[in-house]
Amino acid sequence: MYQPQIDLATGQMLGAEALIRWKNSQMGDISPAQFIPLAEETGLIGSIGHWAFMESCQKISKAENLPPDFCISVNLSAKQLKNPGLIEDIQEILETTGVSPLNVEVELTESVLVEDPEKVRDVLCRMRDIGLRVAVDDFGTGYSSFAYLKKFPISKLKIDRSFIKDIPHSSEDVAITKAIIALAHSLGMKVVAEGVENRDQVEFLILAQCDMAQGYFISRPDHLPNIRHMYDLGIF
Ligand code: G
Ligand code: MN
Repeated sequence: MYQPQIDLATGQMLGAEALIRWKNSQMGDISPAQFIPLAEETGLIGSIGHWAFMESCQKISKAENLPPDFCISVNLSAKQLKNPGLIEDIQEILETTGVSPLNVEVELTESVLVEDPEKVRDVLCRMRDIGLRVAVDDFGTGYSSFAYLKKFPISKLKIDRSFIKDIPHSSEDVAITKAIIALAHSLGMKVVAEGVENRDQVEFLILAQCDMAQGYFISRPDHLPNIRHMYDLGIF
């Protein structure tokens, strides 16, 4: 499944996040919240993560009419980041699918970043060197530390949906969201609002100069996004 991310300035769909789903014949859909921890414990996360990366790259290599700067975001877990062969695996997938690293982004949560900062920094620098961008997922909810924002090559912050949920009514959430946007921009990073569920939030985010939005209001996770522009949604 893929969930579009739209550019709030132009309305263009600039990217999509790959969201893994497990369809089980007996149990129906099993949520990632249930199977990812299990996969981490059993070590299966490596294969699942590899599959997700491969699948996402194949998808965009085959997709038609995507903008040239379209970016697919793939979530990476802590375990995957520890795999010493990760960069080689990624490079191999990019080569076999013919996808440019400029069209791929990896998402990491804050907790992953703080675990082993020296090692993580090394891996992130290698990613940057091959042209992959890095986004911080669920920003603001983890063991937030501003130190890593300065040390690591990060190109995007994704504001956690808990801060977006009560916008524009909650003055605290408004303040936090504005502060994250200002922080990201002054560090030269882009910022994405997650969990955007209504028009009021979109209007607030446009005024606040948030770069991008993702959430049910724009689109639920779907097969490769068929939405090319915000106009398609009748937002404006
Ligand atoms: O941690 P991360 O932000 O990658 O989690 C993505 C999850 O959020 C997915 O399971 C997805 O289905 C869910 N999601 C995506 N958009 C929305 C939204 O607008 N509202 C809510 N409540 N959940 C969302
Ligand atoms: Mn994510």
